[in-house]
Amino acid sequence: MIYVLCRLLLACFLSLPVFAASAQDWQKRSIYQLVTDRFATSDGTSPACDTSKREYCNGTWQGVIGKLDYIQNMGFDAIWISPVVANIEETTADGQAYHGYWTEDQNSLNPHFGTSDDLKLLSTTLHERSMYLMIDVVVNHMAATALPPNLNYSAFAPANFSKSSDFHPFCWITDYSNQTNVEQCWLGDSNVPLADVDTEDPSIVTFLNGWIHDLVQVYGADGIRIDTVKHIRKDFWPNFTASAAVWSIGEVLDGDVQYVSQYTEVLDAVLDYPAFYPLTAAFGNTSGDLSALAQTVQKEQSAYRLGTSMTGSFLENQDNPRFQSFQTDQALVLNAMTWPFVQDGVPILYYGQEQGYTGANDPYNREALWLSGYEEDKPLVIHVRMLNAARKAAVASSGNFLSTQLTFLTTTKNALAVSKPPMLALLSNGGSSSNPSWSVPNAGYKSGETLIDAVSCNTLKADKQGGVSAQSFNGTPKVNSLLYRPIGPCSHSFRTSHSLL
Ligand code: ABC
Ligand code: CA
Repeated sequence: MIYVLCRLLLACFLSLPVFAASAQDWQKRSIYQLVTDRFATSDGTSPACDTSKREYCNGTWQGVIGKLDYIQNMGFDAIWISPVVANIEETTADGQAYHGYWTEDQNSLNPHFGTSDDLKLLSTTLHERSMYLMIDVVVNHMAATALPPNLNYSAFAPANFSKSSDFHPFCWITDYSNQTNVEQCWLGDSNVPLADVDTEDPSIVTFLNGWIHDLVQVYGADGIRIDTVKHIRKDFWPNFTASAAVWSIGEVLDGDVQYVSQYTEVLDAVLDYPAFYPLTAAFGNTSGDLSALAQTVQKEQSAYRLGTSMTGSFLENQDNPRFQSFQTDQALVLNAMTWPFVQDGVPILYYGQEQGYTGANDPYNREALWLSGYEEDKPLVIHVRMLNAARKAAVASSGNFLSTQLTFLTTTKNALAVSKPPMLALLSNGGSSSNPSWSVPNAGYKSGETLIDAVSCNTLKADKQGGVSAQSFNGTPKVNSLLYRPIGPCSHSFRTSHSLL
């Protein structure tokens, strides 16, 4: 007789200590998002990686461990890694499962990325550096290579997913305005149908809650990024996240504030998709509209359960064209990159942005980072280091920075003054050939207080009323994003943000 010694295969392994990170702990941090297969190889070599092939390129968890200095040197203190469980092994007409979102076996790890010990070592190595690990998890679907009736359910593991009745009956999602269609029909395409798990079935719900609990415990995850949140009924999520018992940030891929706000009732945080669209539009072109970004953010501030502090803000990710695929003016790039670091939520930077990558839509936006040489003296890398340092300095210098929602002191089509005391960000979308200026009365500083421009390290004095007037000359990219904070050392050469404090 076979005795089932542990409820889940994953739970057979010893658990790692979790930091028990709270939402407040995460809010002080910034996240570097990486696609494991594309970030770094175990032996540090740089194999060719043709994104158009959609095939594995040999990035691993060992590779990530080897490049943590690179991430930490930019000032990040958390990483989000792509999904870790075993995926379909077939090479389909949509390519291979290198991105990790095509689950076949929830209880095994993806062998392409390493072993269980490798993932645990990544977790403990991060913790030794006081960094957090966020794991991307998918529970909405399992990936197949044929549609019913040819779909082979017995390929799925564990047994909870081994028959057609464990899934919603097949239908494609065709109507995004019909929530039942969104929740109970299937994503994917006929090459790789994403069989939609029956998340109404109590035994499946019990399994998934136990699964996420064990995954977090075994690998010492400090947070989870949840895929396809809007494709599962809302009341599924509270027990799931309670079982994970770590910070959860959900992907609700929708630009509508009211729609996304419903999910702020059931999750710790949401990826800031509603601001992503006006953000990219506003800085994507010198005729873009910055006031539209401001309006969206103000709507979010009143619609979300805890305001915009419960967002994760990003300019790029694995599902959208990189910013520089449609706009390469470096003044616009620097301004756009600044936004996630000066708003209320947790800043997230998608790997490769700092190296100036230009990949457009999936699969081109998943370039191998090793082809960049991980250079640390490029302008955008330096810009990211500065942004992390400025934010960390603001967090450290004021107990209220994180709990005070930002306000827009200047809002026009081409200029924003974003106040989140003690930080003031002066942004413009005029581009490299413009000389934008800002006049911000009552910026909240003390009369005559000395401020530092975190971009140039130049100092400037607030006026008698605590206001600020500034101009970015010659439209040079370096000074087109201006960021002021109270006096403190300013240098681009610090190793981590902490040495700035
Ligand atoms: C593969 C190929 C692609 C090919 C595609 C058909 O198949 O690689 O080249 O085009 C994974 C892989 C992908 C893969 C897919 C499908 O699986 O990473 O490479 O694409 O096999 C998450 C992840 C994503 C992941 C999956 C699947 C889900 O972040 O990386 O993809 O596990 C929907 C989901 C969203 C999902 C996304 C890919 O699809 O909701 O969770 N992302 C509208 C809908 C959205 C929809 C979006 C894109 O279109 O409302 O629900 O996202 O199809 C705004 C509106 C939005 C609108 C956007 C486009 O515009 O407000 O509503 O979104 O203004
Ligand atoms: Ca579903």
